[in-house]
Parts: sequence; C-alpha cells; structure tokens
Amino acid sequence: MPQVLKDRIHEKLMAKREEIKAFLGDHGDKVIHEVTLKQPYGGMRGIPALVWEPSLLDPNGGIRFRGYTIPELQQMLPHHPRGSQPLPEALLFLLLTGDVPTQEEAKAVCDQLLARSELPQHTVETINCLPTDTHPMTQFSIGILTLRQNSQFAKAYMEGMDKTDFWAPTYEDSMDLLAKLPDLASLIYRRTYGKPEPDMPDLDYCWAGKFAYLMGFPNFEFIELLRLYMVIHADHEGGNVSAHTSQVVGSALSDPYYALSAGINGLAGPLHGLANQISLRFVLDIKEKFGGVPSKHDLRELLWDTLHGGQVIPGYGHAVLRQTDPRYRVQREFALEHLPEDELFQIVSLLYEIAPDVLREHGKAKNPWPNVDAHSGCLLVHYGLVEHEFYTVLFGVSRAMGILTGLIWARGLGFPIERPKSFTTEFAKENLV
Ligand code: HAX
Repeated sequence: MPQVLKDRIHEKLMAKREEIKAFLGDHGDKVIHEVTLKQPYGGMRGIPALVWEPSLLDPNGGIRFRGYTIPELQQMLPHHPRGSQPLPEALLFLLLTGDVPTQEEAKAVCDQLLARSELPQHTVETINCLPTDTHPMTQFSIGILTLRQNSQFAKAYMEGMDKTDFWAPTYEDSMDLLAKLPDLASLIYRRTYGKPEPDMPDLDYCWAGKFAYLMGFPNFEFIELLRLYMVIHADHEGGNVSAHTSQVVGSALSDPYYALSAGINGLAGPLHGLANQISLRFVLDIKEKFGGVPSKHDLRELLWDTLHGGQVIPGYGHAVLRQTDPRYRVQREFALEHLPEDELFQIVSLLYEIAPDVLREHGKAKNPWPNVDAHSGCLLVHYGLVEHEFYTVLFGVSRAMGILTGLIWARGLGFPIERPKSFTTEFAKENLV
C-alpha cells in the first residue's frame, strides 16, 4: 500500500503539471488582480499571489479540503467502525491525492504511519535535556528539527537528483514526520506535565487513537474529539502564517523538517495558533471572575472593558472568513451532543450570543464571528486535557498534514523559489504614486 499511495500522488502530480502547463499556455499573461498601495502595507490581504492545491478558503462558506466542506467530509470520509467522526488518516489521503479513500485505503495510510512512528533516541534525549518549563511549542519545534538527521530529501539532494523527482523524498520525509509527530507531541506532554508512561494495550490503533493513548486519554469519546480536532485543523489554504512560512522556507529546497519547524514557529504566535490557548484563558478568567456563567449584562460589560483596554476578543475575527467558522460550528455540535451542561461550554455559547454584536458595534473587526480557536479549549478541558499551553502543539500535529501536503505538491509541480518584490516608502513616494 505505501507504494499505492505514492503512485497515486505521482499520477495526480503528472496530470496537474500538464494541466497547469496548458492553462498557463492559454492564459499565462492574463492580469488577475490590481494591487493598491494599502495592500503591501496591510499584510498583503486579498492579493492572490500563492498557489495552494490541498484546500481553498471561502470567506463565507469556510474551508474546503480538495473541494469538500467539513460537513460533507463528516459524511463521506471513512470513520472508525464504532465512531462517527472522520478518520484523520482518511483526510490525509484526500489532501495528498484529491481522492476520497475507501476504508481499506485509509487503514493502509494508518498502518504506514504507525510503522514509521518510533522516535530516534537522540530526539528523546534532546527533548529530555530541555528545562521542563520550556514552552511546549518550543520543544515541538526543536523536536522536529532533531528528526531531520534522517531526511531522505537532504540526502538525495546532496547525492544529486533530477528536480522532477524532488517530490518523492519530500513525500518520504513528510510521512516519516507525520508518523512521528504524535509520539513527539505526547513525549513533550508527558514530561512537561509529569505524566506517567502510558499503558499501551495491544490494540488495532488508528492514528488519533494511538495519540490519545500516548497522552494518557484512552476514553473513546475523547478519541472521537481528537479525530474531529485533527480533521478540522488540518489545513486552511496557503496564505496563513504557518502554511506560508513553511512554503517559503521549502521553496529554498530546505527539507521538510526545516520547513515544518519554521511553520510551527509561526503557529506559536498569539494571533495565529496560540489563540486557542489565549481563548481558553479568557473563558476561564470569565468563569473565575463571576464564579460561573455570567449574566448577559456582565459579559457584555466585560467585553467592552476588554476592547476599551485596547485588547482583542480572543477567538473572534479572521483575516479571510466573514461568517462563523464552520470549524467552530462542528465543535459546537459536538459539545451540544456530548457536553451540553458543561459550564465552560455555556460561557463559550454565551460569548457566541453576545460578542458578535459588541464587535459590530465597536466597528473595527471586519469579521465579528468566532473562529476555530474560540471553541476548542472548552472541549479539551471537559475531557481532562487542561494544560492549555499544550493546545497549540495539538494544532501543529494536525496542521502538519496540510503543510506537508502543500510542500509535496509544490515540489511535484516544480514551483520555484519565492521572491516577491519589496520596496521602501521613499521608493513608493517617488515611483508608485
Ligand atoms: N477583537 C477586537 N478587535 C479586533 C478583533 C477582535 N477579535 N479582530 C480584529 N480586530 C481589530 C483589529 O485589531 C484591527 O484593529 P486596528 O485597525 O486597530 O489595527 C481591526 O479590527 C481590523 O482587523 P481585521 O482586518 O478585521 O482583522 P485582521 O485580518 O487584521 O486580523 C485576526 C485577523 C484573526 C488576527 C484578528 O481578528 C484577531 O486579532 N483576532 C483575535 C485573535 C484570534 O482569534 N486569532 C486566531 C485567528 C484564527 C487562526 O489563525 N488560528 O490559528
């Protein structure tokens, strides 16, 4: 099966290369966008300057993985026989190939990942050397870099290879990485928070199931949550900080370990992946301040105080989305089914009732609706995963699926090194207006 997946990717890449060649032959000189002076100063918002094949973000409909929405994928992708959430390894197959896998194909991806999952001893030793109060994201990024010792891409490049084949060792490195990330993440979790070595009964694990056991959470409902979590965080097109960072670094033909570690450093920022930790802190502070679920009046006041204090409402707003994030919605559905009485969920729900109106009245945020990070923390806390500094690592394990797929495809399609033009304000004054 490993070869079947690799062959399928190869076949799809060949077809896409021909498609792009013909497309650019017909339309390569078409002007697709005008750039205003505000845009380079404004974080390059809205400039269609990147190609990212695994997913596309629609401002109103949310993320589509290879054309499918998250609710569609909840129906279409293979599930665990006893579960109802899609298997992340099935999503990985879809991202890599564009095809919805059969149950057997998803299982084969899982088997491949489990077979490659063992961490090298030097990785374990490096992590064990770090002070235990090192932020889990720092440990995660360092751990990924230690794995590059075995990079097949770096080795093959040094030995000399045809550039049309670059994608193949990139794929091997990516699968090795994806296989090892749950083991690396759970090692970081256990040592940072003093958790015991887990019991690992002899089971037929799925990728998320093994991850949950490694962290010490064998509860089936938690494993279903982790499957959902891994699926919804997997990719968010190419322009977000982590995906784009990995893409830029990868475009220099740095190997996937360098590229992913760089992207993970971007994910660690409070306006990006760290927002899940900050959102939960915000909800916990509300609970503590009011001794439980506040009244609507008190919550509204608190939100205004936050805004008047020059701070953002964590988990709300988005650079692209202009509606409630579907990733928020599916987490809400999970909570309504499994933990409707949970106090933190009730505060999260109350925020959903009140924060969009407050943000609209405030008039700054272009999107007053919640994003994925507004919800995830309360679900994890419910099942006992309370160490919120660790949450962005969970996000990173999932996001690696999209980032690495993007890297394999960029190599496979022969994308060149990225090098946009920058300018100074003086240059703009003299030449651009
Ligand atoms: N609360 C208060 N003000 C907000 C806001 C919020 N939640 N969201 C945006 N704004 C403000 C911005 O700070 C900006 O103010 P200034 O003009 O004073 O600079 C203004 O509204 C316009 O911003 P925008 O165009 O709507 O949003 P951006 O594209 O600049 O930023 C962010 C998008 C997600 C960074 C922003 O909405 C934010 O800071 N949200 C809170 C943090 C958060 O939830 N981050 C997670 C995003 C999802 C993600 O990437 N996860 O990984």
